[in-house]
Amino acid sequence: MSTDSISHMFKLVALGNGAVGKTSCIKRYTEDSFSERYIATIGTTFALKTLDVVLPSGSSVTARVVLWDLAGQPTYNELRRRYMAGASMAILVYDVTRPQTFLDIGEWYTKLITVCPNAVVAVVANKVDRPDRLVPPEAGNMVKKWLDVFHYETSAKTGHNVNTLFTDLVTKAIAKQQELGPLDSAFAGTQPPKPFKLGV
Ligand SMILES: Nc1nc2c(ncn2[C@@H]2O[C@H](COP(=O)(O)OP(=O)(O)O)[C@@H](O)[C@H]2O)c(=O)[nH]1
Ligand SMILES: [Mg+2]
Repeated sequence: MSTDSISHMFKLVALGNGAVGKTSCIKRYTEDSFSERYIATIGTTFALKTLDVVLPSGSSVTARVVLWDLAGQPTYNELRRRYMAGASMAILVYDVTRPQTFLDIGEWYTKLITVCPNAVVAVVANKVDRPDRLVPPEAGNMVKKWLDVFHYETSAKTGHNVNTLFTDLVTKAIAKQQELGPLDSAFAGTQPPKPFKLGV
């Protein structure tokens, strides 16, 4: 696929508490792989995905997404703000076996919307393959209504709903871009970031 045919470029950020499966969802989507081993993301990593999307109008377009993956709990505000800047889409992930990760979703949403008020947002209930699930599907449906976001139940382990999640987000982001017109920052997040150092 040549880069000439890419008509839309988007930045997506993953947010949520540590170990909820942000890196695993991105890996499942971009590499179709999964690892049981937990390796905490250090700093920021990137993955690229080019996909063909069929729009509601029936026409097909090629989009490229740069998926940004940040270490679990960015407590340093400036770092988090720079990480989110220019994102047109976000996944807010929680782990259905750990209720606290669900309770923290509202806070992640607030942090995101302050920086990216126009982002297309999906709240993601991950690890639905686990038998020790504690957060019921109804909880996710409530959040969907409260925050007016999309909601998906996924398993990065089995791959359940992972492709649907990302494809739907891109389709919605294209529709939103057409509705709002090109945003100044639309391409900002698709450029490689400038390296920066945390104060030591
Ligand atoms: N059973 C199961 N385990 C998962 C799933 N997604 C992630 N994990 C595991 O949860 C741990 C944390 O995943 P990771 O993607 O590194 O979380 P992150 O800190 O949010 O990026 C790892 O041990 C993964 O193998 C899932 O859908 N099902
Ligand atoms: Mg990670």
